[in-house]
Amino acid sequence: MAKVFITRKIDETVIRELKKNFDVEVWDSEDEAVPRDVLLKQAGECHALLTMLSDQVDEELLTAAPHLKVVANMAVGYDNIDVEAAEKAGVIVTNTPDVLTDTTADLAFALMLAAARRISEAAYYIKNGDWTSWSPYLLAGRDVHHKTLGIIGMGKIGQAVAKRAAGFDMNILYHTRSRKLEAEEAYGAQYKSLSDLLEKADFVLVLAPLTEETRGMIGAEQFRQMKNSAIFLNVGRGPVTDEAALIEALQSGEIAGAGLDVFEQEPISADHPLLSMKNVVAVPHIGSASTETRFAMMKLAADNIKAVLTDERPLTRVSL
Ligand code: 8YV
Repeated sequence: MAKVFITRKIDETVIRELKKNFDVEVWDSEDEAVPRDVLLKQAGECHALLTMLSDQVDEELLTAAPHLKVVANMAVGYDNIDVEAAEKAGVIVTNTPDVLTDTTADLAFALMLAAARRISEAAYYIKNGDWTSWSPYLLAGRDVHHKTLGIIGMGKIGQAVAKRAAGFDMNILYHTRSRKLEAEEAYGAQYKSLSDLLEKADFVLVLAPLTEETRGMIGAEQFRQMKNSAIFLNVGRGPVTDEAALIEALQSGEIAGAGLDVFEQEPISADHPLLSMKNVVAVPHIGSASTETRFAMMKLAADNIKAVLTDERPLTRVSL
């Protein structure tokens, strides 16, 4: 019987379904990544791996995995996987697109609203008992409606954010590898060069995946190009931004605030300078974290494994 290793405790019904056909082992922790030596040992014995972003699938692992046929990543991003090396080793890589699009777009929008309207500051203020009188500018933030949103990385999630932004009467600019005429037609989004977008946007939202091209794409020069009133948002991957430059831009007033779901190093340490800034709203990489969507991601990853191990076409294969 083909062997499957799942690197985190996931939904029981998804595991049970896989167990009908395969010999399944699970790293029995919800919040602790599987240690590297355990992962390597399991990879050496199994035919399929159901992985998370915190698992590195690299040449070392692929070399140690003679029976491996499929790596099903429970994420749309796959920067934790050396896809080229996997392809060379004859291992299929799959991800979980589509099922998380709306949930991640909701979170991006929530971060934008939270940063603009100072929601986490306000929540802390009231819980801390600081609300003793009314004042006209108490926690006054900025409007989102009718402002300009610049989206960097206009894939499916970017387009779902544009749809939401159109409902807020926002002016939408975008920068991405190839023009998205559908979004231009449907939401009035305008394609711009990166510097044009940065100069004009009130909200700059990064949704780009992490690749060699996008690593460090937003650095000191790009923050200088933004308005001093701009709010920077990152729901893509931390290393797309030069975090030191972001801190500097926030401290010097080059930009007004930030909303962050992703960081250069995850988990971020509690004493990280970004976390003590009042004008930063930070959440721990929860873009796709709704119960419904996490279930859909688990199920899609498991369905991809089932397809490959029964010689069917995987549902959502990653290819270079
Ligand atoms: C997940 C993500 O939150 O899908 C991705 O690429 O970054 C998120 O949806 C998460 O990292 C699941 O592994």
